[in-house]
Amino acid sequence: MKILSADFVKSCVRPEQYPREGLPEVVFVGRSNVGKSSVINSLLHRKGIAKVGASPGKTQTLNFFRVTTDDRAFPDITFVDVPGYGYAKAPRSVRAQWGPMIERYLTSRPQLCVVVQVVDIRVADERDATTLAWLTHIGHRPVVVGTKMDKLPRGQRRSGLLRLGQRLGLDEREAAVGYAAPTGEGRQELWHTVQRRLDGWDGGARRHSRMST
Ligand SMILES: Nc1nc2c(ncn2[C@@H]2O[C@H](COP(=O)(O)OP(=O)(O)OP(=O)(O)O)[C@@H](O)[C@H]2O)c(=O)[nH]1
Ligand SMILES: [Mg+2]
Repeated sequence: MKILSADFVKSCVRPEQYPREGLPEVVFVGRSNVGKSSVINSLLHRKGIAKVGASPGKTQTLNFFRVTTDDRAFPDITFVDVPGYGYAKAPRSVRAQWGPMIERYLTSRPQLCVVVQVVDIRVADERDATTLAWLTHIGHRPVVVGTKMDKLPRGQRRSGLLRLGQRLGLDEREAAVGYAAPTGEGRQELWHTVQRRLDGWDGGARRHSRMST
């Protein structure tokens, strides 16, 4: 997959601010500091297009990036970077806003095509399982990415990925994609998975009819 261009579009908090182009969107969700923004930078081969932080809570708004690739079916797509969930140190008022901001986006955005759930391969837990269950409940079929693979010794990576799948209750056909942002490990596999989802995309009609019945 060749990235022809990648540009930051805007930061949004409310739906009326979201971009209006109607391009298919790929959103990256997950706990604070797991590496969502780093996965975006790595996929796009752009250091720092999404801001990365050493401490949790770096991303605080919904950030939209327009991406053009050499994909024939969907050359123009939008990536969306969002704040992490479960960041206990954020002020209560900020936390109270984050939930609704992300929830509104995930439940009501018609052109949201792919939800990538990023989890730290070493520390996936109940909160990630609960989020996955909720995303599934509202009609998404998340692609799970187990990142920070480079922090596991090589010999433990495969078993780490399997264990992650078991903890989250993934079946074998939906196995998690292993990722390491510093080396780009997993980049091709994740792009393929995203492309397959884009190919099968129906413009959001199926999910919305399911949600309204
Ligand atoms: N070793 C290693 N470090 C990583 C990887 N991905 C992210 N990091 C580091 O983890 C920290 C958090 O990365 P971010 O990409 O900002 O994480 P985030 O999920 O976007 O965080 P919030 O926006 O705060 O929710 C940074 O210090 C990154 O350099 C990875 O694959 N391997
Ligand atoms: Mg971030």
